[in-house]
Amino acid sequence: TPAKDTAIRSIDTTIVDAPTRRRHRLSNTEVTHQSYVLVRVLLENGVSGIGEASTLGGPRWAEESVESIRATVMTYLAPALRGQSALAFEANAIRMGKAATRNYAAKGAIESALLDAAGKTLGLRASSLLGGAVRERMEVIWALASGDSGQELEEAKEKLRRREHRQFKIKFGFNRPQSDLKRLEALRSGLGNDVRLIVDVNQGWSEAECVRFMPALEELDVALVEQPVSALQLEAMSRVAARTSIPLLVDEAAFTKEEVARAATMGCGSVYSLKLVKSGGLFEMKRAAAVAAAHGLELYGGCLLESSIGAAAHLAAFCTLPKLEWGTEHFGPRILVEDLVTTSIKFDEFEICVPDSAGLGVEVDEDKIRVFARKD
Ligand code: MUC
Ligand code: MG
Repeated sequence: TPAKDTAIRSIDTTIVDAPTRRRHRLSNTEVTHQSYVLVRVLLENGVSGIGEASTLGGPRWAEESVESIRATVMTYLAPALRGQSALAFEANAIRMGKAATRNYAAKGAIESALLDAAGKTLGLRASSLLGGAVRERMEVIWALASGDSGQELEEAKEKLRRREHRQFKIKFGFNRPQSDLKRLEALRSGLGNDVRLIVDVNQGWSEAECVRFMPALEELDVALVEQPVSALQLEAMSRVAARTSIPLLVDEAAFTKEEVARAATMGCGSVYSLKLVKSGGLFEMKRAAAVAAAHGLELYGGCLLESSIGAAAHLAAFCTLPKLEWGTEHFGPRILVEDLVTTSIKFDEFEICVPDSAGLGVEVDEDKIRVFARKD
């Protein structure tokens, strides 16, 4: 029947620049707005789907920028998929792999949109197509990244008071290690010993700085240290991991499942951060999770400050994982002045709730998209 004709009619993109509530700093960039490429697919049955590719400050966190993502989608990936069934997830991933190497954010956004459209066609949640949910909510971490320790302490206290977040990831690497440590000391003494603190250095330290400063992080009872050294320095990361009593979280050092296998075998860390922009698709992200788990790594549900659209895609896969020891950090919908959907993903009692309607379970707010769409 026509309603079941899941052939892909068109794929389109919109770049949006959505303002953030405050400046968000990382080792090599800072943002006051989040730039996304929204990918819309339209099927022959008239059903549409939405996906989101997130970036951080241009082509800096990874090599893709919104401009390159749009070009890759429109010039190479969309032509490879037009006319194919949206339900042929694995075949479509192979087609995208042949049309473009890497470009994982672009591919991940398209696959998310196809899952959304396919789910809406069939009346199924995206998570059902990904294996079915084993959890409906997960603990959600908040990131402190203004660089102003007074502001950060206030922000964290507010999150605790409102019972929204009780675990915090502190962004390091944009100051000298000594001043980042002062920020951390202020947070630890202001928040007390029961609050779980995670540090993300975003590749900002040398091995020598790790040797010098990891003991101070141990003293402050940091639960996890994310990507302290360059993503290219796997040997150095593994030596740092061997010296410290804090587990290391592998982030930029491993995008593909093959890279996960290598980083795990080399002992670069004992936790892996899952992200669509690293895996290039939700099915592939689940395989990366399996490879990490098979090597004994615990799992952390990573983000790149996605809106509720990208967060919903991640949650659809995270909720199907047998284990997700560290929960997730999908605070993105809350860092935006305005989310991009009509009803934001629900946060409740320190947890984020997986949307429960068909597809990704979020509805795009077209008025907001019009306001934030890049005019060029
Ligand atoms: C990263 O490196 O983890 C996620 C949260 C945040 O503050 O930065 C991102 C990227
Ligand atoms: Mg990180």
